[in-house]
Amino acid sequence: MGILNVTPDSFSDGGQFDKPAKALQRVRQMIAEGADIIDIGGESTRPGARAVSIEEELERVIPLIEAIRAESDIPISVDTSKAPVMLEAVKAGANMINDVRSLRESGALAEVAGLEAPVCLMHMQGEPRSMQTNPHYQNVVEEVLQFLLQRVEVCVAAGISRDRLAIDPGFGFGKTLQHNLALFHALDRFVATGLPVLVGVSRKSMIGQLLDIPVEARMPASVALAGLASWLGAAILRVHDVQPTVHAVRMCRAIKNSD
Ligand code: 7PM
Repeated sequence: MGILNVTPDSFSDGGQFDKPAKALQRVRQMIAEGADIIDIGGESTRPGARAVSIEEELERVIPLIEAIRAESDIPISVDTSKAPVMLEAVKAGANMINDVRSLRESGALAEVAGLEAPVCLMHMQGEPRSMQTNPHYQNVVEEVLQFLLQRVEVCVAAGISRDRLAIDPGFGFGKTLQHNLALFHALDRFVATGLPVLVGVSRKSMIGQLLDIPVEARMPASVALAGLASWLGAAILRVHDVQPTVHAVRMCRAIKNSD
């Protein structure tokens, strides 16, 4: 899954892709590099980011989805928590919903129940504005897993069938470095649920903190983690650097399939 942030303040690509023509170019490049899904996000969820209105998010995301659809059948995922954005995005040709708030915003659950698109449910402790202030868990793996399984049951009860759902531990979303490492170490527990697992660690601060390097230097570590996540059974890798990730994952899979 290649990341396309169409926010003016997104942390690792500095809003380079907020202009439609540039964004479309980037999409073409990611497709050529082997991306299977393009994830389009119009709300910045970085720590401390400000809230974005429905109108603003629609303006950023819908024209781009339409433009991609006009030239490609590539599966499109929309990174949003807002019910109206989910609906308009699917109407414009998006195939999947990626919600960092796991359909907890008002109207989101009912909106998605009325659609057919698959959904990724992500764990986040707190809200983007404050989530990194003092993340706290008794047992991060159990708590994140229980949260996601509970959201799965809520979705199923609302009429979203299990085969439409994927889960994501939400690396960096209300988690310290130690929490992120423990969750990654326990990825097999998430995979063992039988639900597809999405992993998003690309260029994130867990790499910056462990290696003490800025965001521009985090590609090699991101690719290594993508290979490891793939080895551990992750189904979808949300990444900035598509080509090196595709190479790493193909090598990992060739080795896995060689026994
Ligand atoms: C801090 C945390 C800064 C996250 C920026 C981000 C994920 C996502 C994002 C993820 C799913 C970024 C992000 N991260 N959706 N959206 N999983 N499902 O790296 O980990 O662009 S936003």
